Amino acid sequence: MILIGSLTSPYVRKVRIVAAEKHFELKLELEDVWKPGSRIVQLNPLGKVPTLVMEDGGAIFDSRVIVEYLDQLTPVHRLIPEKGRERIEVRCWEALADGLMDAAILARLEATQRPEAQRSADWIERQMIKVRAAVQAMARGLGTNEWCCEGKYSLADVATGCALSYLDFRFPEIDWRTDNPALTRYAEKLFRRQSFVDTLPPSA
Ligand code: GSF
Repeated sequence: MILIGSLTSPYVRKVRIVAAEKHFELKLELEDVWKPGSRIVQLNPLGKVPTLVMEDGGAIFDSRVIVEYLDQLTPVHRLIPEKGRERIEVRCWEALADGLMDAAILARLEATQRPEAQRSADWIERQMIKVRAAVQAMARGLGTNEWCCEGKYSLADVATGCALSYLDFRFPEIDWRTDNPALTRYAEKLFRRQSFVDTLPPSA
């Protein structure tokens, strides 16, 4: 299977970590989706990464769909519970983490890609409010537990780790650690996992 992506996208990283935890070898093909004429649109009309090309040549996209596909391909190390309330809890943690990444990326695009005269400080602040609220919700939800859901490592932890690590990568000025010692201890343990170490983004 071929994963089209970049080394800096937190959504791509989520997929790569899930693949590593499931012992799948994905061939990573780098694609700059911002480059005019990027061939990503031939596989994904939305022009976004991650996009996965499956064994039969079909393409699927959106990190949430791809991780679901990978998780159900083999019973090895299930990261998403099969049904019920537990499944919904894991997916809600993922939505929270993805939402943090969405807001952080929108704020960053506004601040770095838009011509200065057109930038909206209000828009950036609106997104940063979401980022801070998501961190607080993560800290509250985790409490002093070892993992986000049901006492075991799951997609909820993969997604949460990718979101917090993205803040470290692109927003080093955001100090989410000082007021959240339990979340900090949790993240440090998560960041030491081989799958996280192997997918660290290159330094900015
Ligand atoms: C988000 C993917 C995304 O925005 C997912 O896969 O979970 N909900 C989707 N990817 C960005 C790259 S990045 O910022 O991580 C992307 O491909 N953007 C190109 C564009 O034209 O928006």
